[in-house]
Amino acid sequence: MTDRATSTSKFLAYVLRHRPDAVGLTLDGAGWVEVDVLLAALARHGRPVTVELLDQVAAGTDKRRFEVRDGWIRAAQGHSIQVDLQLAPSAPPAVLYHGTVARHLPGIRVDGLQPRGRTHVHLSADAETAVSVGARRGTPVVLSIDAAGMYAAGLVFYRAASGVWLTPHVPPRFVAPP
Ligand code: HQG
Repeated sequence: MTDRATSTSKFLAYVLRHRPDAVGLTLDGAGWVEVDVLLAALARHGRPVTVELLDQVAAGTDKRRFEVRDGWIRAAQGHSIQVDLQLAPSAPPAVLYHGTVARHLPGIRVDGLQPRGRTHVHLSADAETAVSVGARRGTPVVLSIDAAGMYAAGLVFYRAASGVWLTPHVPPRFVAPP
């Protein structure tokens, strides 16, 4: 992506996951807003985005952060505002991965993985993706999660359109040491 597409993607993620009010928007209960309404709001707030640039950003590269459907758009995952993405619960692969850093391990050992500022804990289907998630914060540490065990215990998983696996909380007994 171009630098402009990357900065637009970051700003859109901020607006659609965390602060729609920053550009005077309200999302519907599932996190959607009409593309026309979004573009008008961005222009009004001095962050104009063309339809072409939005298409480029929504198509993504490494990760599909946004969903576009019938002229509406939403963030695929990562929200801190309360939305119901209306994803169907889904059976996870036997093992999922979580990328983090060493300084979080003591807390994770005691409390398991908590969603922190977001609505869900984010897990990756492959260790390589988890490495890049952890690397955002420092030297990455990848934890293996016993997703099959969680599922058997009745805990719920969702797969976001981005490919990220979401679950409300991972109790510590399902987190294998790094
Ligand atoms: C940690 C990016 C101490 C957790 C990525 C993580 C991802 C604990 C941090 C997406 C803890 C939360 C989400 C506990 C969890 N004690 N630390 N009990 N439980 N933590 O950013 O998973 O590029 O909310 O390990 O690719 O890092 O934005 O979650 O380090 O998919 O599309 O608390 O963000 O996607 O951090 O990242 P985050 P995350 P985008």
